[in-house]
Amino acid sequence: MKRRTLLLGTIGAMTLLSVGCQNVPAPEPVYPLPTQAQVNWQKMETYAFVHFGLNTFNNMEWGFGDTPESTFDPTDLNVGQWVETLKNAGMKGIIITVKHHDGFCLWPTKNGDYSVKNSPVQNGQSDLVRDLVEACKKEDLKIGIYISPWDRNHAKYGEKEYVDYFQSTIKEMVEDYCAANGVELFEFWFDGANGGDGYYGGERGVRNINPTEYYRYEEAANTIHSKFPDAMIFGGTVPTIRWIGNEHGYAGQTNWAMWGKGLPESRKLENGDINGPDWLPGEVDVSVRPGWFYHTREDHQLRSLSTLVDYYYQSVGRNANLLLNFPINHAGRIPTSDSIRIMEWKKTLDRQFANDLAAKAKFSATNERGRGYQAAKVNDGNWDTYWATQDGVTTGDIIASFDAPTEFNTVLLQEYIPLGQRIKSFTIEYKNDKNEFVPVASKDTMSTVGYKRLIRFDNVTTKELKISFTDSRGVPCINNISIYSAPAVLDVPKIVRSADGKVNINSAKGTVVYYTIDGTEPTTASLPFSAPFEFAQKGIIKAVAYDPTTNEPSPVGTQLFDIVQAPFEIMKPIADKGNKHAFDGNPSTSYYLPKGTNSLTFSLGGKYNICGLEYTPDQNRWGAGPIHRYKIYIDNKFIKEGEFSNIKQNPIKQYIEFPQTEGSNITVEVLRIADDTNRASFAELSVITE
Ligand code: FUL
Repeated sequence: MKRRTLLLGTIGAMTLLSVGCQNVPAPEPVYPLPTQAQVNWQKMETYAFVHFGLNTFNNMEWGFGDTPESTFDPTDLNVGQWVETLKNAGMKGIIITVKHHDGFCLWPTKNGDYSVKNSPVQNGQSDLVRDLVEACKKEDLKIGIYISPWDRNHAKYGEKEYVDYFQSTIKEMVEDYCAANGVELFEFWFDGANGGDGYYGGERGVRNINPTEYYRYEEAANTIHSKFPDAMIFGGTVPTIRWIGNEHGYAGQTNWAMWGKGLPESRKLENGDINGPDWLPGEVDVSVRPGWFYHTREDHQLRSLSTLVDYYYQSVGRNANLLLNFPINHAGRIPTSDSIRIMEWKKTLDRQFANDLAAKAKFSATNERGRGYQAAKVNDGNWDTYWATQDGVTTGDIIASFDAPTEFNTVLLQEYIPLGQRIKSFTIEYKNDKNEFVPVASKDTMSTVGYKRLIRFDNVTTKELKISFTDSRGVPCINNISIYSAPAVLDVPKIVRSADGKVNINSAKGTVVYYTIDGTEPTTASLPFSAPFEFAQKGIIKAVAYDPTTNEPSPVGTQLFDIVQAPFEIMKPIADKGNKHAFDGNPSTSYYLPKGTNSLTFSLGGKYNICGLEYTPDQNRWGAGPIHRYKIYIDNKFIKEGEFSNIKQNPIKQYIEFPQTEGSNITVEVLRIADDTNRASFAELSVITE
């Protein structure tokens, strides 16, 4: 309510202004509306997450909170390198995990001992959070703070004392770190884990808390807003933005900024809700590597360039902000490979949007509200002016005409969101050789627009482009239309191996691929790839793709392979020799344990010195049965018990390492599944041998 009154004040003033100079009143707002702070936040578009802490050194995603502080020992800590890299990558701010679920504080908190002050880094004198805040201030980046409400270390977790401590950590961050340094705190991130999936386990056992009451989020919000009234709050009970509902780098094609409590269950976070009472725009959080924290084993699994480019189109291009995560390595830096990749990403995006062809077009519309709201407002470079129709007219076409045939493949649309999000559907057509308007060929759904919508389609060459707004919650208010001819993204070649050891290398159409099998960097002098080849041994393959027209190389793809899976066979619970889904080198097919069974034994078809296991749960979009806690046996001998943390939200390939053991049969006993299916899924199982 408060938010609405405030905004009405602004809108009222705007209306008067337009009446005064333009004789045409602005369209009525369509509620709910964003606050000015929410509009400013949305304009940030991309900012970075950094995950750093004890997990980095423990090789875990969710530490138990029981490792000594001395474990936190970066060898070459340099927050300046993070800031420089992320600033160059175009990030507008940095959100740092100052306390993750293991409870370890990255700053020397006055209120506890489990922190950097008891770690060897700079002899306990390190204050890397302060250093980061200062570096951000200097470089004109905003700062965000992630504090996990769930704490697996604090002895009083579950009781009032812990929440007093939790509140004191927030206060320290807001007052002593951000306000004291004059940096702008733009976002506070309250993780939903523990409270999200109902599992409260770990060394300290079950805590029966009700997260919505226990953590006193209103008090936290007051602390934050007393110093930074415009800071966004993610999670908790008083959020101003919402999680997009997945950690895979996409918002829904239809994405309303509206949401609210008590919506029907069928509503999905990735879509928002057209009837939602509150303005709660979506944020897409995703990592540049499979995990949030750094793991050496993921050095070769950095997201490909085209995947990262897609993340941008699927978040910012779908009315959401992109929070892109960078794991910090053991040295205390963003790994070189990751900073190179993110600069490739920045360069690629800059090229995609380098030349706005709309600047050369003349815009006209089927209906115009009047002076100040003409079609020409969509490419006047002014965010605050927009094309709008007359009251009562909620559909309309806008046409871009070029003097000469022009080639393009991407359209950017923006709605003037201070007046609410309106567009429900639209179409994009171009005039063909026969002088007829025909739809562009696109895989994108043309439904909502919001703050920003990017539509990609097959290249067209035309003198006229027509965008028809076919359904809307009020008169359309479009403040920007841009048109681009975005170059194709030359991606890292994808190296895959079948269960029987045939390697295939996939790359973009028309490119030429070269590869090596000895770990050296591939060049045009390396082996040219023409057809799948035999590589049934342990080893490393690297490949690069060249675009013959530009002679530009792609980033290098790298893949490590262990023994082939073809001889693997299921022995128990039901001997199922023909069922190869878990061993077919294809993560899109899965083996599910039969109902009522909780362990799988498989044979490797020979004796090996085994030092690890790789497990991938069902990868399909609606896949289920990810194993959360397990026990491993080799030839019936117990080897290891453990958990795959965060596997429900991020069902990536998991690694189990253990001391080298000779054997031929492996048993995976499932102690807990992360969702409510009672059948564990195995998309892929493979071993790491000596
Ligand atoms: C999740 C956490 O559990 C992950 O570890 C990570 O921090 C991610 C950003 O949020 O909920």
